[in-house]
Parts: sequence; C-alpha cells; structure tokens
Amino acid sequence: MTHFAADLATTDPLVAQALTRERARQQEQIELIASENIVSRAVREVLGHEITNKTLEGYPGARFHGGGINVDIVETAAIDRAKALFHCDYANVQPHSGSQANLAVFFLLLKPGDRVLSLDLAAGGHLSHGLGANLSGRWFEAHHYGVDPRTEVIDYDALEAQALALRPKLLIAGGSAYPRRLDFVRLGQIARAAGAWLHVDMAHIAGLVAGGAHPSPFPHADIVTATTTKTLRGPRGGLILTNNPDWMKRLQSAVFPGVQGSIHTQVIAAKAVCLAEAQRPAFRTYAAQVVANARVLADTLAARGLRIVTGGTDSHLVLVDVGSRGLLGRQAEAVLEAANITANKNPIPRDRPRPPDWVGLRLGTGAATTRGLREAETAQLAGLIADLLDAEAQGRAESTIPYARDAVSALCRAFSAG
Ligand code: DSN
Repeated sequence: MTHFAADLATTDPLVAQALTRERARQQEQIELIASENIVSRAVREVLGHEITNKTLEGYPGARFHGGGINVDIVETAAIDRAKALFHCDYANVQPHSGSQANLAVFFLLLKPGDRVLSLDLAAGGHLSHGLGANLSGRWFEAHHYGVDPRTEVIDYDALEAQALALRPKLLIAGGSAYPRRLDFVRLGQIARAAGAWLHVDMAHIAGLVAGGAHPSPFPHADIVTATTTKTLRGPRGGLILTNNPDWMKRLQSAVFPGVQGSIHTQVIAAKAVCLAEAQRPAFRTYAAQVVANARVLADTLAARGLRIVTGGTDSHLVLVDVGSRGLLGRQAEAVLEAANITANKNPIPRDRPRPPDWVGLRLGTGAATTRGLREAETAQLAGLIADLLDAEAQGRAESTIPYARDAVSALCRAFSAG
C-alpha cells in the first residue's frame, strides 16, 4: 500500500526537499540560460503521468510489446502535430535528446570515417556536431567552419569555398550559441554544390521557427533535428524531420533500434502537448516577443559599453564578450547568480579552449519572456546586468549585489514562473 499511497516527502525527504528548493529557485531567479524555458502546467501534468510506466519499442501500430493502444494515440498525434507545425512530410518524435537525434541522423546518412563539416564550437556550434571528445568527432572525419573574424557572422562565401574543397558528405548548420539568422537558402545551395546533405540542427531556434520569428529550414534542408526543450517550450527531448520519402523507413530504424531502445512514453506525450501549444496564435506572439526582448537586451548592454558578439541578435540569444569589461565568463556568471540572475559562461569566436578561460556570457530570453517580461522589464534587467558586471570589474560587487537582488526579486514577484 505504501508504494502507491505514500507521498515523496514521506518516502524520500532528500529528493522532496531538493525539489521544493528547486521550485523556489525557479520562482526567485530570472532564468537567462538560452537553452531553458518554463513549460506549461499541461506539459508538467503529462510528465508526471502513469503513462511513464509503459514500455514500448517500435512505432505506432508496429510495437514489440502489447498494451500500446493509448501511447499509439499520443505518438501519432505528436508526429502529426510536428509535421503540421514545421510543414514537413515525416517526423520522428522518439529521440531522447537533441544529441540522440543528431546521432540517429549520422547513423542514417554516414559510415564511420565519412567527412562532416559543421560550425566550430567557439563560433556557436554544438559538441554533437563533431567535437573530438564526442562520439561524432571520434567516428567521423569532422571539419569545422568559422565566422568572419571582423563581423563574427558566418561568411557564406568562405564556407562555400571550404565545402567545395572538402566535399563533405554532411554539412551541418545550427548550434547552441550562434545569435544570428541562418541563411538556409544559401546553406542549401552550398550543400548541393558540394554534393553534401544539409542537416540543420535547429534545437535552439525551433520555437522561433514554429512561431514564424525565424525562417524555416524547409525546403532547403535535407534533414532537420530539433529539441522540444528550448524556445519550443516543451519537455526534454528531440525530434527529427525530413521531406525525403526514401529515408523515412531507414530513419525509423536509425532511431530504433539504431541508437535507442524503448521510448520515453511520458516525454512523447508531453511533446504532443507542446507541439499543439506551439500551433496556437499566442505562440506566434510569444516567439516575436522573445526576439524583441533579445534585441532590447543586446542594445541596452551595448549602450552600456559591453561588446556584443556579432553586434546584436536576430534570435533569442545574446552573446556578450565580457572580456570587454576585463572579466571572464565564469566571473560574470557568478556575479549574476549572486543577484539571482542565471546565465552561463560560453566561448566566443576565437576564444581560448578551456572553459575557465572563456570570456563569453550567453544570455537567452525564452524563459523570461514566458514569465511575461516585455521590452521595458528586459531593459531594466539588462541595466542590472550591466551594473553587476561593472561592479565586478571594479571590485565592488559586494555593494551592488544586494540592490540588484532586490530589483530581481521585485521582477520575480511581478512575473510569476508558474
Ligand atoms: N546545448 C546545451 C545548451 O545549449 O545549453 C544544452 O541544450
């Protein structure tokens, strides 16, 4: 009886207390980590549902276990909603994460030793796109393109020359810290000229694409991966999308049994819910506000003399060169956290390789916009960030943190996190 009746606080006080503190932390801190968001009550409800008990392998209508009738309904809904939202013909909603989705794409399209060309990590790429420490960098011959050293924006002419010389099998676009609009038309042209498939990893911008605040990778990309976690405002997990009818069956096999086993049933159900939420008109308003807030954040910080990588943003993401204040990214992260603003250190183009030496600070507006912050509050927040960074650089952070923390508390009280 205890197994079913006892609550978490009784059975596991350690975890219960950590969860209670985490809920309070999320209420009391302004979240500016660009890969985070705040999911709806409906998404949370699904994630805690008994559907988590169900084990299934395979796909709707063709499972390796019985009892999948209800999961088939939600997985089919998630597939249909993903296709409708992103205007594509095929969707696989099973990847446990964005990295797993990318791995399945490699399993589908590449053989060990094949050549891939992806955005350099310090220029905003992602570790699952061929970083040496990742399986993708060990099993494939990974090359990277950078950004124009002057503008810090992708130099598509240079990329084209590199792609034509290397002739990779896969050209990968996207990443986790590139603030500017991706030119999918040009990327598609470059891929075709080089004889490569174009794989767009739109993990960070999936919500912006869904909400019409960033161009869609379709029809230019051959295959697209995404997470439902970030600007898409859903559960932790991945998606794979394509229009290629020849790949659909092989793509299914690449995910299962290629790189994964049984599905995370509760996450797939939550994906279905967030994909429906993203189809509503309110989501378009949200996506536009995310970008508007990011622009205000970048402009306000720039007006306070902080150097913004690429000079601004077209997305949810602002990359600040805190080296322009004589700071390291980790110092900036720490002083913001002391005032209840959460962000992360990040490399910037041509940064040093060791994380403790990075001079970038990555900020994103997805979660704060979900709370309801608009331009005025974002400008106020940016002012607090600049005050904190100035104070840290001048060795007087201790006297600035209390005032900034009070101002953040007032914002948090005015804009609930759920
Ligand atoms: N790639 C990591 C990030 O962007 O923060 C996790 O999604």
